[in-house]
Amino acid sequence: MVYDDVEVADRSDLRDLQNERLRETVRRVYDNVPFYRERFDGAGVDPADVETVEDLPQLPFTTKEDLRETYPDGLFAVEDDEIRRIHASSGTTGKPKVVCYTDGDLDVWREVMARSLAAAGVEPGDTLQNAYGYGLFTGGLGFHDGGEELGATVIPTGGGNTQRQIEFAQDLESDVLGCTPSYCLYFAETAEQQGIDPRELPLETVVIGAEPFTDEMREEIEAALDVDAIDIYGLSELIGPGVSVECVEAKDGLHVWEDHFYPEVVDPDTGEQVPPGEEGELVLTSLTKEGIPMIRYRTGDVTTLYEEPCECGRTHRRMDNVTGRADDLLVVRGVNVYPSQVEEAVLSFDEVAPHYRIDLDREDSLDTIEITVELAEGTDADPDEVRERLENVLSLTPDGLHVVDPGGIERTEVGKVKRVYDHRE
Ligand code: DLL
Repeated sequence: MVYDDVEVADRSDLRDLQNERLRETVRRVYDNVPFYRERFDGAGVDPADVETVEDLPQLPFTTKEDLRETYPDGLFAVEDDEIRRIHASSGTTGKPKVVCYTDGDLDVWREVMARSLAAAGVEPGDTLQNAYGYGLFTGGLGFHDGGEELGATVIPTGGGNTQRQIEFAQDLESDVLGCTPSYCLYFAETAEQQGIDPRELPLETVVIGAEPFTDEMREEIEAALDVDAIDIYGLSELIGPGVSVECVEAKDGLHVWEDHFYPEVVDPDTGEQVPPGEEGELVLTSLTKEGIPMIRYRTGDVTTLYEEPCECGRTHRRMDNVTGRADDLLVVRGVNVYPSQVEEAVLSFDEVAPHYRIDLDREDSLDTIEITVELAEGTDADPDEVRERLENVLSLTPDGLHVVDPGGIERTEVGKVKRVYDHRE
């Protein structure tokens, strides 16, 4: 269901809207945020030079470090009394990234989330069980407000308390579950342990995001719960969930809501834009944010942009499913490996559960990597044989490859799953 006509707008009208909004944003940040004024001056760019989105490459990037260095509010562009809400996302190191929302920003967020849920196949009157965490994390309130805006019935379960969640899904007949992909699997697994067939639950759709996952992982989820699993992407720095989403019609790439967020994909090393269809780092510019506008924000997320029209009729460009971040790359004794490659290999085995962990360490100044996988419930496979076969499909030879019993890898009930443990520091 198309929620707003702008989703199917003519590309040239959309472009005009983007240009107009970009000019306003650039002017506003130059006037209101000393950080941006200094950056633009330093790069020799006058706001008047930026007339269209084609002029974006003249502007400097904004990074996660910039947010941390200007903690807590150095990038805010409005007076305190205009700020209606604050969210924050904590990284693994340093200060959290604090973001703010004006009334207008909250309206935009509700709108893009309602659009996203509609694209995912959620309809007014559906019951949306929201298992994203409430609080500083943007997942909970983002889904909550968007669900209500669309006209769904929202059950604000938040993360955790999984037995209760399953009971609610059954008794309140939830049509849709919003949660991370890893939690989705945990949910299905817990249902089974309670003697409930997860495929028999009323759920028809799960809207998954906040963590990278591979196509193989999505297939596992769809099979475990007998649902459509729809990918939703976003980040606190730009708004939260609702920057882009797959449409249920095609499930082939995520439509970026380009009337609010302008996407570029750049070579992470040179910072140069790469042509459509080529992989690189996603860079986003907010076109309507008031509280904390973002100019050319380096997301760190690796993706590809596609310009081909989509069968659903939406004209907003699509980005690839994000399976990892540019800085996820693990270099172990000169061999490059992405966690998503390990995930693909692990999930190509029916005898292995969709859970794994990677441990990095250093011995005598040499890096080591150990991979732990888990046998699937009910399999009678021989762990030694699984280990041997797995070794053959991995792109590197780990120093340890452990095959543990079902349930042997710790699950994440609340928050984002952690799969890579780096003990080298
Ligand atoms: O994770 C917002 C969100 C909530 C998105 C719920 C989707 C659903 P942050 O906590 O700021 O915000 O983390 C943002 O999470 O830069 C990506 O690295 C990762 N991420 C988010 N969505 C996806 C996705 C929320 N669909 C960071 N696929 C982003 C892969 C994702 N990675």
